[in-house]
Amino acid sequence: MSHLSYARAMDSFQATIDADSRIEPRDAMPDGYRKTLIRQIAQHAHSEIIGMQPEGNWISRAPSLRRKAILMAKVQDEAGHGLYLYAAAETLGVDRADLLDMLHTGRQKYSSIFNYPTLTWADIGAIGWLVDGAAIVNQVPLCRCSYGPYARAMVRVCKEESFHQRQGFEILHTLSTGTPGQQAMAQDALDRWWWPSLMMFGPPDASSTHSEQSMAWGIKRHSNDELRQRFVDMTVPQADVLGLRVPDDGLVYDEVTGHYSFTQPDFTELYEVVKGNGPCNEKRLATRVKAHEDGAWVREAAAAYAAKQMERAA
Ligand code: BYC
Repeated sequence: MSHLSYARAMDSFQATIDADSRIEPRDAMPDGYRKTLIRQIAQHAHSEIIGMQPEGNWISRAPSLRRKAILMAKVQDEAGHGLYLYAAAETLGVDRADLLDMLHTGRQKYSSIFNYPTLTWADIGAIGWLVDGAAIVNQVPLCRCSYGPYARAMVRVCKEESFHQRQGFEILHTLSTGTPGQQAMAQDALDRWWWPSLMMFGPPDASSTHSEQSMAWGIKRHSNDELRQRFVDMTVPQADVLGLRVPDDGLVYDEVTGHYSFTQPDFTELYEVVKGNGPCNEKRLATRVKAHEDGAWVREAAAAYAAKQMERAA
């Protein structure tokens, strides 16, 4: 592309962003915009498929057939979310196999939250309620992301997350209105998942390396701290309905602002988990790599079948 046509293409990109319209795969875009999207969408896709593990861990131990069927459907939905997201990333000119390779070799990240263990059945409720709840808060604004394929994938993902969040809430509601033992189990799950859920939103704005540029490009619509606040405001009243106590002595509702003040999570823990030092990092990655290797024959068979179909059609 000549200097002049490149400048024109970038003007057209900026005009699209300024008009709050969508950038589509064939539109010209700055390299940094493409790279940022590939990074974020790939991380998001990886989170969806690694996120199947903590809950998958309870499919065989769900307390009833109904709970088992619901949990299986939910975990399957997460695989579907991964699929939409890898497909969205591929519209940016990358190959899914390469993205998976980067996940497997630790060159791309996935959400910190999936490096914590699911110790009791109540954790499945807490994941649905808090983790999917945080995901909704983060992802609803992504439905208005400036990149069309990512924004459209998010619309469907958010509808499904909404069901996931309610199923988690319902599990905890059953436990928290149950026996004292069940109530204690629900409280313990909230105690352990509260802080990691707050960390899902990323580092505080002052230390967030990508936020400013991503917001200027309309990829992120709100900062990490804004979304964390929104999550706290939404979740604390729900904890009240459950009769559970959010494990934060600093939690105070401010009548004037209509927001809760709350204690920030320990971000050193977030950085450690992201670096690979969380309780389950090694296990999650090893399980993922093994599943990928065990599934090689399925990919080969599918590719051979597709090649045969193409040959026949030709
Ligand atoms: N974990 O500049 P920042 C789900 C990294 S799955 C790990 O603020 P950004 C579900 C960040 O990548 C939902 N890493 O970054 C599935 C960056 O490192 P790099 C997953 C984190 O991108 C199954 C550095 O820290 N959701 O719901 O502007 C079952 C500096 O951060 C984390 C998404 O992926 C973290 N928590 O903002 C149940 C949403 N936080 O890349 C449920 C899409 C930060 O420079 N992603 N980092 O090496 C986003 O919205 C944004 O990427 C983030 C971070 C808000 C997460």
